[in-house]
Amino acid sequence: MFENLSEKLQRVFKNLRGEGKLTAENMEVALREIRVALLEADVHFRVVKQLIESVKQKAMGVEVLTALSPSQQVIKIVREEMVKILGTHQSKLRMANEPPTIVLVVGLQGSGKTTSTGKLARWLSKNDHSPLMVSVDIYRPAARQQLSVIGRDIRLPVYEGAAEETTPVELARAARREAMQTGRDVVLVDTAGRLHIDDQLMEELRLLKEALGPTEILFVADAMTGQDAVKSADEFHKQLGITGVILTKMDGDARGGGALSIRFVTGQPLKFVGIGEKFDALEPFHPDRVVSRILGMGDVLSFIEKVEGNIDQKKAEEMQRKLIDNEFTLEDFRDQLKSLRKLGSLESILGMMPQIGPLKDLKNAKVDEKEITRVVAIVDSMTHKERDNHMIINGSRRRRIARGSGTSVQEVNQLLKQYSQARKMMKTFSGGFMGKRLGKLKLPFFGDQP
Ligand SMILES: Nc1nc2c(ncn2[C@@H]2O[C@H](COP(=O)(O)OP(=O)(O)OP(=O)(O)O)[C@@H](O)[C@H]2O)c(=O)[nH]1
Ligand SMILES: [Mg+2]
Repeated sequence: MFENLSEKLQRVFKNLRGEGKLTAENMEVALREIRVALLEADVHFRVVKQLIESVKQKAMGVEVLTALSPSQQVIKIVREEMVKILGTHQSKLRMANEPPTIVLVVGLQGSGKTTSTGKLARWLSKNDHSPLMVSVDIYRPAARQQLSVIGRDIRLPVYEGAAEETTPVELARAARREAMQTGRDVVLVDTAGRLHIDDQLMEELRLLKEALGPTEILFVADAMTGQDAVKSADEFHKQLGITGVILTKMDGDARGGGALSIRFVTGQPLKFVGIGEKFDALEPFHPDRVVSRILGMGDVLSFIEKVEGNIDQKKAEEMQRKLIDNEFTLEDFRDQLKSLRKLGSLESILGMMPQIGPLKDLKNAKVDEKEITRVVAIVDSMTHKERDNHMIINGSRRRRIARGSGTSVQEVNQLLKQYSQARKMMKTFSGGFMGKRLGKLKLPFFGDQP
């Protein structure tokens, strides 16, 4: 979701990497480029200004950190300042002391309120809550029907309303009553949207706020609308007082600057991001992770921690040598997969990696835990000789291996293909980006060349 910005910043950092130390000149150039990258990514100019200012100030006094290279120093500072702007902590959804908690979902037309209401309900129900949804969009009958359909899809209740409940306030109050009677602890109120902010809409929302005393007023912002989303968030906050933001459509080609700006401009935290049309496409917003993603570092730090805790250093070094000498056998391949499994799911590992360079192609790679189990079974069914030299595995051997492992010849073929690809890929990694990034740390898959 931040590919562009991320790529641009990477380039700036790369240019700095060649420099021996931070000087006034190379810092000036880097800052100018960072500034352009941020503005092009649609980050609000005030945010850019503040960020550049504080990075500049901090960078002046960095001589102390001689352990880091200039680019590392700049990345570190930029990172710290960005996190500051986005908020250092993840902002959780607040709950009322006395249930039910009321959450007003507000925003402009088509920003994704109704979809997000459904997603939020699902997320809540997966996190030990029992939500009740209600639509108070009395202007479009189809709007209320849309929420009812969503409720059926995700099997969570929607308060449908009675004939005499004709105003938003009446509907929402009735829903709250229903929630109390049926033991639901959160009421999600999906409100009507307007093309533009107008007095009637604001008045309606103010009445709802007064009548319900919501714990959260979440502004739903469409990331694709860039600075317009920031502006309307600001306006809603001034007129109504929002308590948080859901940024939707971050899966699209939004430049992502809105995410960096909304918090700064409104002072209210991003709580969730929408990353797709499906109902599970909602993520709690983690400022530090997002910043890492923007800077193209993935969660490298937590990855390193994980790896260090889980991998036998000696074995890793041995693997490393084999890799370089092209002695990496199917047996090693199996052991690698086994040790990867110890780290947690492959998917979660890939999610922590920088999404650039060779790893970018891996982003869409489908990773399946069951597949690892299958691979292990297949390799276990091979003879020693076969594991040492995959070239001898001909048709009849493949059939025998498939039988022995309870798989099909196709699956054996697929594994052999994956294995040759992995060999190739690892060779790329070992001299490439990750090798340099991780420095002296020797990792089985991503280590340095001696
Ligand atoms: N790709 C993507 N599409 C989304 C996301 N969130 C919502 N949408 C889509 O955006 C469109 C509008 O979503 P709605 O939830 O109906 O928007 P709304 O704010 O309720 O609209 P009104 O009630 O008309 O004001 C739908 O087609 C949704 O599928 C998202 O995170 N990613
Ligand atoms: Mg709607």
